[in-house]
Amino acid sequence: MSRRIIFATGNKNKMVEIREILNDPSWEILSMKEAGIDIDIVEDGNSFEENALIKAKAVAAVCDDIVLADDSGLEIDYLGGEPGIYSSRYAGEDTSYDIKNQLLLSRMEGVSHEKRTARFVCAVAAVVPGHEPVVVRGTIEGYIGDKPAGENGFGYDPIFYVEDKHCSTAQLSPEEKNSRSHRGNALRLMREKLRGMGI
Ligand code: ITT
Repeated sequence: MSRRIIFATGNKNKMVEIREILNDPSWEILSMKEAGIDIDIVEDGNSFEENALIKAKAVAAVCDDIVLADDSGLEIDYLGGEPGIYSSRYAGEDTSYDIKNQLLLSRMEGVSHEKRTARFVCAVAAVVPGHEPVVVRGTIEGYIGDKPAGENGFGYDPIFYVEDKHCSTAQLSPEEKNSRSHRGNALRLMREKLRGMGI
């Protein structure tokens, strides 16, 4: 029988990647919606880790299952780490990613390649009944390109480029992105932690 795991996210794009990365017949991974959980979560932590824990604990409070959560975002060094933990709210919650990406590109106009370094960060938290909560972090280093490129992925993928391929993460196949992404790295670490708990 497979173990039920609820992923505390309302982001469908994340959910697609999570299923691809944690593709394991012994785990049945449900989104909050699939689990029939509809709660508003206030993400008022000061770090990716704090926010991931806030989400996982909020959902764990209303069910008996194992709960995982992902808090992630883009850190641009030249902008002092912006948008960081405010990635989904950057330039307003309802602003499209075309606009968010254009705005970031305009703030980076004329900035030399060496100063365009950036990373995606993903904290994954787990609340497992009978265990202390666990949080892990995964990252992927890259740089902000000169223009958006690619149709895959979501969010800031079209402007985030990987150095070795000189293409954006929206130009990578889903398999390539997941094999090196912040989310892939964090979820693979979390899988080891859960295995260590016998899950
Ligand atoms: P949940 O809180 O419901 O999980 P959310 O979209 O609000 O969904 P976050 O608060 O973690 O999630 O915000 C993360 C934002 O960072 C996300 O909306 C994207 O804009 C960006 N982001 C995270 N991972 C990304 C990725 O793999 N590719 C592109 N952008 C990403």
